Amino acid sequence: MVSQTTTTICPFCGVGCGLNLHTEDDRLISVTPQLDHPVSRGQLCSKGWSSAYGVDLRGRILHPLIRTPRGFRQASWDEALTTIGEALQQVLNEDGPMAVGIISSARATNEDNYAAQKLARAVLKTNNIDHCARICHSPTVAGLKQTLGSGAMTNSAADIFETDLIVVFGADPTENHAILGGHIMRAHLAGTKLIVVDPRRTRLAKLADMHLQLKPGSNIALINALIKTILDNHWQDSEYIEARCEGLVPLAAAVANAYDGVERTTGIDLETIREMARAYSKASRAMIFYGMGITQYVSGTNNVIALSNLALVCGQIGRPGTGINPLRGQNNVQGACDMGCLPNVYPGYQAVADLAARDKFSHAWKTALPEQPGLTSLGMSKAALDGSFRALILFGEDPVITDPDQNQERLALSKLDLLVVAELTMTDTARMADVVLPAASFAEKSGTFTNCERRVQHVRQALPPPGEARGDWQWLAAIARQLGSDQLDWSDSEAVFREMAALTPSYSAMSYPHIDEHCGLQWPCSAETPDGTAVLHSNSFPIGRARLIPVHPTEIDESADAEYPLLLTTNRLHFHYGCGSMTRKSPLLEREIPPGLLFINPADARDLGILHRAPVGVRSRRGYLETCAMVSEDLPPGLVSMPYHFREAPSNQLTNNAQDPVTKMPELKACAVAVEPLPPGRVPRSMDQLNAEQGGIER
Ligand SMILES: Nc1nc2c(c(=O)[nH]1)N[C@H]1C(S)=C(S)[C@@H](COP(=O)(O)OP(=O)(O)OC[C@H]3O[C@@H](n4cnc5c(=O)[nH]c(N)nc54)[C@H](O)[C@@H]3O)O[C@H]1N2
Ligand SMILES: Nc1nc2c(c(=O)[nH]1)N[C@H]1C(S)=C(S)[C@@H](COP(=O)(O)OP(=O)(O)OC[C@H]3O[C@@H](n4cnc5c(=O)[nH]c(N)nc54)[C@H](O)[C@@H]3O)O[C@H]1N2
Ligand code: SF4
Ligand SMILES: [Mo]
Repeated sequence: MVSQTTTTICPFCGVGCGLNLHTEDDRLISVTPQLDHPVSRGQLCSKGWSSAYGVDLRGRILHPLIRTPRGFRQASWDEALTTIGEALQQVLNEDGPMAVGIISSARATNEDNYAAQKLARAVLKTNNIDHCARICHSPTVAGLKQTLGSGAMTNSAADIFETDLIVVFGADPTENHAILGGHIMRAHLAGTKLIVVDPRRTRLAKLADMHLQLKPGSNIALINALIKTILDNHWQDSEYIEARCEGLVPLAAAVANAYDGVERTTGIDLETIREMARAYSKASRAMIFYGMGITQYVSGTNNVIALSNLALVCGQIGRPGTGINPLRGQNNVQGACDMGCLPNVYPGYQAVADLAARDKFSHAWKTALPEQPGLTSLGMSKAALDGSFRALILFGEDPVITDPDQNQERLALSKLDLLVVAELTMTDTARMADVVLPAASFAEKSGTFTNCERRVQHVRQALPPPGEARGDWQWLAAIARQLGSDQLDWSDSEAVFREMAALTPSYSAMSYPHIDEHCGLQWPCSAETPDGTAVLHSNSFPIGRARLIPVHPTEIDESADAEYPLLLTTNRLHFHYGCGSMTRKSPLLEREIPPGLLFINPADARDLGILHRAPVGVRSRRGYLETCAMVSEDLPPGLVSMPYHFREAPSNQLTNNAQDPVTKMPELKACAVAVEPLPPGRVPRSMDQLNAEQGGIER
C-alpha cells in the first residue's frame, strides 16, 4: 500500500486555508489542516474538514455525456469533442463570434481560467467571457479601480491581529469566511473594537461593541452621514487627504445635506452615526471588511465608492492594520478576475479597449484579437433569450441555482443551440446541457488559487482524475485543437503559469518554486517587489492620487408593497456552500441544517399565523417556492431572509434581476415577497415537484 500526504488548498471559500490530503493507493482517506499555514494557522472550518466528501466518487461524472431525446448517453471524448466542434463552427459561420461565449469558474485554478479567456479571445475571437464575480464582487473591481486604481483587498488577513478597530460592513464572516471570522472574534476578545453594520443580527453583531442594524439598501445614506459628521467635526486626516487624495471639495459639498431624512432612510439615529464616525476616524488603525451587503445592490458600485471615500478621508488606507478589504468569496475568484475572465480586461486588468494592451496580447499569442467588448454573464443570458447568443461553454458554475430569477435563467439556457457544461456532478445546469464533460476536481489536478488577500498558492494533485475526467485547461485545449488551434497546447500547468506570469505585471516575478518557498506570494509580485506585497498603496496609488468621488443614495429597485408586503434578503449558511453540489454530499454537513428555511421575525410570524418550523409558501413577482419558517429575532420586522444553497427551495426562484448600471450586478439582496402559511403538517413541495405539477421549463 502506498500512503501519501499532499499539501494543498481548500476548494471552498476565499480564505484559502491550507489542507493536507492523505491518500492510500489513490484513495482519499482523510483531510487535516496544515499546521504552519500563514492564514489558517492549523485550523479549518467544517467545510474544509469535509472537503473529501465534496470530491468523492458518489455522483461524479466519469465520462462525457451527450443529450438524446431519451436522456443522456455516454460518449467517447472524441465524439463529444466532434459534436462540440461542429456546433461551435456552425454558430460561428452563421452568426459570428458574438454568438458564442464562455463562463469560467472561480472554483477552478488560475491556469484553467487563463486558458478559458485565451480560448475565448484567441481562438473563438470573442470577448464574451465572464464568471461568477459578476454577481459577487464586480462592483468592487469597478469601484475600487476608480477610487484607488486596484480592486482587491488592500491588506492581509494577519492584520486582523494588528488593528485597533474592525468594521464589518455587510458581511457575515463567521459563516462565510469562517477562519477569518474566528480571527476577528479572537482579536475582539483581546481588546480590538468591533463594529458591525448589517440589517441582520449576525453572530459578530451579537458580540460587537456597536451593531448598526440599517435598513437594506441604505448604505450610501449611512456612509455619507458618517462622512459629513467627520468633516463637520474636523475629524478627517487632513494631512493624508492633502498628500494623497483629490476631490475633497466636491465630496464635502455632496454630503452637506446627508442628515436630511437619514434616520428614516437608514433606521439609525444620529447619535449612533456620530458615535461610529468618532470611533472610526479616531482609531489609530481601523480595518473595514465588507461583502455582499455592499455589492449585491443596484447601487453596488456606488456603495463601494462610498466606503472607499470613508476610508480615505480618515487616512485609513496604506498602513498595516487599516484598509478597505473586500472579502472575496470563492476560493479563486480573485484569481479568475486577475486572469482576465471578464469581458473588458485581459490578464492583470489590462483593458481590452486599450490598443497597446490589445497589441501586446495579439503579439504574444500571434493572432488578431477581437475589439468588440464582450457580454457579461447575465448579458449572455439576455442575448440567448432574443436568439443573438447561441453557444455557451460553461464550467464550475450552476447558474440555474445561483443566478437571479431562476425561471428566466432556465428559459435563457433552454434557447441555446449548444450548451456545454463541465462539472464534477450533475447539477441543475448540467442537466440542461447538450454535452456534459467530466471535470477533475481540485484534488485531481495541479495549479494555483489566489485567495482573498491576493496570495497565490499552489494546488497539488493528490489523486488521478476518476474515470475519464480531465482538468479544465486540458479539455479546453482539446476544444481548441478541435477547432484547429494549438493556442492551448501547454505541456503542464507550470507552463501555463509561466506564459500567464510573463504577460501579467502583478504576477511577473512569480513561479511555482518561488510560490512554494514562501508558502504563497501576495501580488503585486514583480521585479520591484519580488517577495510580494502584504499591504497595498503604502506610498502611492496605481493612479497616483486616490479619488474621492461623490455618490448619492439610490432606492432599491423593488420595495415592499400591499401585494408583496415583506422584503426578502438572501444570505449564506456556514455548513453549505454555493449551489450545495459539494457540501451536500457530506452527511456531516447535511445533518447540521434542514434544507430551505425562511428566517422571519416573531412579530411577522405571529401576524401571518406562522409557527416555528411550520411550512410556508413564498411568492415574488417572478416565482414561488415552499419551505419551512425559522422564527428568529435575528431578523428585524418586515425583513425575511433565505439562503440560496438548496435546490429544493432555491431563493433565486424569487430574486430580482434589476442591475447596477455600471457592472450589471443584480440586486440579490432585496426583493419584495408575500409569505403565507401552508396547512399544518403539509410537507413543503420541492422545486422539482412544483415544476412537475406546473410544467416547468425543460430542454
Ligand atoms: N459557508 C459558506 N461560505 C461562503 C460561501 C457559501 O456559499 N457558504 N460563499 C462564498 C462566496 S461566493 C462569497 S461572495 C462570500 C460572501 O460572504 P458575505 O459577503 O458574508 O455574504 P452574505 O451572507 O451573502 O451577505 C453578507 C451580509 O450582508 C447583509 N446585508 C444585506 N443587505 C445589506 C445592506 O444593505 N447593508 C449592509 N451593510 N449589509 C447588508 C446580510 O444580512 C448578510 O449578513 O462567502 C463565501 N463563503
Ligand atoms: N440569492 C443569491 N444568489 C447568489 C448569491 C447570493 O448572495 N444570493 N451570491 C452569488 C455569488 S457571490 C456567487 S459567487 C455565486 C456562486 O455561484 P456558482 O459559481 O454557480 O456557485 P458554486 O456553488 O460555487 O458552483 C460551482 C460549481 O463548480 C463545481 N466545481 C468545483 N470545482 C470545480 C473544478 O475544478 N472544475 C469544474 N469544472 N467544476 C468545479 C462544483 O461542483 C459546483 O457545482 O452565487 C451567487 N448567487
Ligand atoms: S474558511 Fe474557507 S478556506 Fe478555510 S476551511 Fe473554511 S471553507 Fe475552507
Ligand atoms: Mo461570491
